[in-house]
Amino acid sequence: MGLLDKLSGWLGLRKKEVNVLCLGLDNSGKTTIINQLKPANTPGQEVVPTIGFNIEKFKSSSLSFTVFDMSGQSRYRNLWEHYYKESHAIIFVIDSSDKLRMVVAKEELDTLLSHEDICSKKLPVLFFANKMDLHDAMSSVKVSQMLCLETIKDKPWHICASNAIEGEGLKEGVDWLQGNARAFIMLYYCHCVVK
Ligand SMILES: Nc1nc2c(ncn2[C@@H]2O[C@H](COP(=O)(O)OP(=O)(O)O)[C@@H](O)[C@H]2O)c(=O)[nH]1
Ligand SMILES: [Mg+2]
Repeated sequence: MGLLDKLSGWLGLRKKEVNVLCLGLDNSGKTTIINQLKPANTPGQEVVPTIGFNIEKFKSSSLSFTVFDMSGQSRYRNLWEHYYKESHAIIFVIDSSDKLRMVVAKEELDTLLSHEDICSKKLPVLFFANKMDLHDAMSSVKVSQMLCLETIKDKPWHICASNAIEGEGLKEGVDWLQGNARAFIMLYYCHCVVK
């Protein structure tokens, strides 16, 4: 059983699809992380709706993952914003060794969190301060400071140091996400039912 199947089991939500968005700048390690989370031999499904905009999607039991790069594609922003409405949890991946683009990552994060389809929802946001194995990587505390994460008051968030190549730190992150995503989804569906 892969980590994802366990996650969906823990969520106890096999009948409901849980949509997780995995976002971050290109080269931060999103594809590597998702490949580590996938059960072995899960075929990936790559969708290319338009030139220059790649989305990776895959499903494992009731979990649906949508992964895309947030950098250099502002032209396609309206295409990826389409996925915001349906999301139940966000994984935001940062290359901790990429000091030059930390400010770009922060801008993208701020834009994401202030989007109308995200800002009103208390969905959990998991940050992976990835590439911790590199000697010039910043600590997760430093990454957290550079992204001003302490200013996020309206959503549960958590940051984990990770080395996606070795799979280190991923379980800790997924463990955190499962508890918080479950709480969010229960609220979300209760709200839909009440409405
Ligand atoms: N050293 C190191 N390299 C990593 C790590 N995670 C990903 N990479 C490498 O970074 C590059 C970009 O990774 P990828 O998953 O394609 O990034 P994406 O563009 O965000 O999907 C690849 O060469 C990966 O092997 C990590 O934790 N440590
Ligand atoms: Mg990728």
